[in-house]
Amino acid sequence: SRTKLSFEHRATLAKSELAKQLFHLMASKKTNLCLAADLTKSEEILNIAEICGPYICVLKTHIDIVEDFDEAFIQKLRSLADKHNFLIMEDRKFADIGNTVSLQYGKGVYKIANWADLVTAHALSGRSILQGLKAGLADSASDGRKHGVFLLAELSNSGSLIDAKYSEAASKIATEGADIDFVAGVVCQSASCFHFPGLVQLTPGVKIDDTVDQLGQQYQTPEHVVQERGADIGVVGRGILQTKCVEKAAALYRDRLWAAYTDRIAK
Ligand code: 6AU
Repeated sequence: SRTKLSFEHRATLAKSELAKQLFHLMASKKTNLCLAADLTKSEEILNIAEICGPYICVLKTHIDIVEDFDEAFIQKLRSLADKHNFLIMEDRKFADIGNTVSLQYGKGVYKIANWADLVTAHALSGRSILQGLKAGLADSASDGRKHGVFLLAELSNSGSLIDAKYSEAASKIATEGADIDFVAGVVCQSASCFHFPGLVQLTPGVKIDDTVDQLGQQYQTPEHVVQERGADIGVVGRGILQTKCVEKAAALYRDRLWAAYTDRIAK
């Protein structure tokens, strides 16, 4: 199964340039931690990126919660990504028809295609989500960097309407058809969600000392998501952000997620 293979091996099987790049980055930097930088001030995001940068493979943004967004913020974040060698994922969860998505990706205030290495998208509208994103990229002032998409096939919260049939259909979009070179991975909660080893499994809902929040989020430990659920990358937000020393917390989550992965492939 894919969970037994090393990231180096899986890089050779990937169809997406971004998946290849991400597998190599994780293997060389020895981290499979994604930080969810869910903060509302640009200064706070830059600060956390500077502190946690050495410990992460991906920094995930929700750009529409940033109260003081501007070009300069994006330029600073990009230079921190280059300095510390992590990728930037904008967790936009695109979900509209192709034409609208192409505009939302490349245009507007945020011009996401200009700076995000990776974006997330729901599979709800079917294959045209990928075609729309590709069109948005072609239409944007991109600087030649490669781009990739993570498709959502499952959600971490309780009461989600996504069922097994939907998950299966979503993974099919990620693994079959003309646009799969654009799909870097799948956001999901279980190893059975997809089988192709060239895709990266990103799994949110990771926290060491809580099992739920007040609004439906459900948490598992780093060991559980990597060894029982098939996660390649664990996403941690409040588990790091809401601690006294974020650097210590980032190092702890990095160590535990990485040890869980090395144990998994050694067994
Ligand atoms: O660790 P937390 O609970 O503070 O943050 C989890 C982060 C948030 C969510 O928007 C995101 O992960 N997320 C996603 C993603 C990444 O797409 C999917 C999901 O099913 N659950 C989830 O929490 O930024």
